[in-house]
Amino acid sequence: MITRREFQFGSLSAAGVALLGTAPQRVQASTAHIVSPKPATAQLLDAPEPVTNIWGYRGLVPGPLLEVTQGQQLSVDLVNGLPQPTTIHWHGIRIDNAMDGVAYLTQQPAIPEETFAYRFAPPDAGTYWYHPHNRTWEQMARGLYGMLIVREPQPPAVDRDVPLVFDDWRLGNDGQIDTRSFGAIHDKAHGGRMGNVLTLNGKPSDDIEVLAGDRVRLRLLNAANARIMGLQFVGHAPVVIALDGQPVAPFAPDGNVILLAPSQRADVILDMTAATGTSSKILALTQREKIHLGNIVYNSQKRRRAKPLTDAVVLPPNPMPTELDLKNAITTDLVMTGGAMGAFPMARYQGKDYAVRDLVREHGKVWAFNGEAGMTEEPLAKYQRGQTVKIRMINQTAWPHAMHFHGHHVREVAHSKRAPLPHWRDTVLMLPREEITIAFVAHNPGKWMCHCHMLEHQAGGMATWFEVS
Ligand SMILES: [Cu+2]
Repeated sequence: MITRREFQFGSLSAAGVALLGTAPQRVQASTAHIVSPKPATAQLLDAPEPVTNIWGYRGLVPGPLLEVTQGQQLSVDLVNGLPQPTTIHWHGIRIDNAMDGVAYLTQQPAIPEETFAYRFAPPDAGTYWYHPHNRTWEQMARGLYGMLIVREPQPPAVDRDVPLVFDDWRLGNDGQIDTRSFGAIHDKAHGGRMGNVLTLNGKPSDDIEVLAGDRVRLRLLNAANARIMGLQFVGHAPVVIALDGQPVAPFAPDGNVILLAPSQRADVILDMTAATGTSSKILALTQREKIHLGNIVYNSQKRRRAKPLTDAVVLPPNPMPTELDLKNAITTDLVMTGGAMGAFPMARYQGKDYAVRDLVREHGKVWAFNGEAGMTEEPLAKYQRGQTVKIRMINQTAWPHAMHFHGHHVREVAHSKRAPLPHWRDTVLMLPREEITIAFVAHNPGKWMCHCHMLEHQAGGMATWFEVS
């Protein structure tokens, strides 16, 4: 039942690419609108395979594509049509803390049939997304996520602007989501919930139709619970212009493959340089496979214009504080332990010390930050507003982690295995045994989570928070 796999066992360093055609349903954000998560069905598998019961915003997977112009107010009423409490987290937005959507930290979740009003003006242009922040490991795996595009006031000249949302699903032989494995300790202690079916824009495959000579802006999102993906557009040379919403100096990724950890985004310029009437594959590279998720399909016509678009696209900077005062920075250590092949002997959970076996059995926790499993009463650290903060993340585990910071973007300033990257990100991928120091200006007051975005790791204990006063 699985997807079109080519079984070219390659590594993520090989090249790969994907494309899109039928974009998710677009919603203009100039007026208030309702985004109701509810049970629905989706054709995740090739027909005539059955439809799959999912949970979707407005019943769609991905949820409606929300668009707003930088600085304009976005008004979304969450009306909970689910059988359990939920919230919406606006991932990557430097948002007012009360709108961050973290259940029990920044708000009480909306119970079934209840409404929660989200109102905010995104300060930064770029590619963002939204998803629940309550039982995220279940709610996202059932299909709750959507893209949020914050338009530049003067967007760069492109012929098409195409969202490409990648996900993987764990489906049983009946084509239905394997719900019995939700919360499985094995997933928590290993690489997280890996699916057996990949989708592009909620479909088994999706094509994007182009004209030779087109310049396309792709907005890539990895919405999987735990799978790291390399994305490849065969025969094409992507140029990355933004990561996690924030503009970067344009660069060509290694091997023309764009590597995305769970929750990461990339904005990419793709020039359509192949011949009219041809077609090339969109591939998602996983650790062992190249999965064919769609095609770039060239029309028989060429794009006609007076002058070809060949200049590099450089996005204007966002109004984010980027001046790091590293000399006077305060440093917090974040030591990651636990998981399979690296279990800790003891950890604290909700103020009590446990032997790891008891912690696993009684509370399903298998990871710790600084010896603490899961959220604590007191924050990891308290920072003064405006202070430069360094967090030294020490991955003592045998697993990769995708560390997500709420309310702030962060930049690497030291790395144990290579030069630090200059990009501002909301999610930083760490490989096993690596040590990365990130820094940021704690400019945004409130209570902010910092957790692994491999959602089973988060549920298994890799979650903490810091406070900016
Ligand atoms: Cu993790």
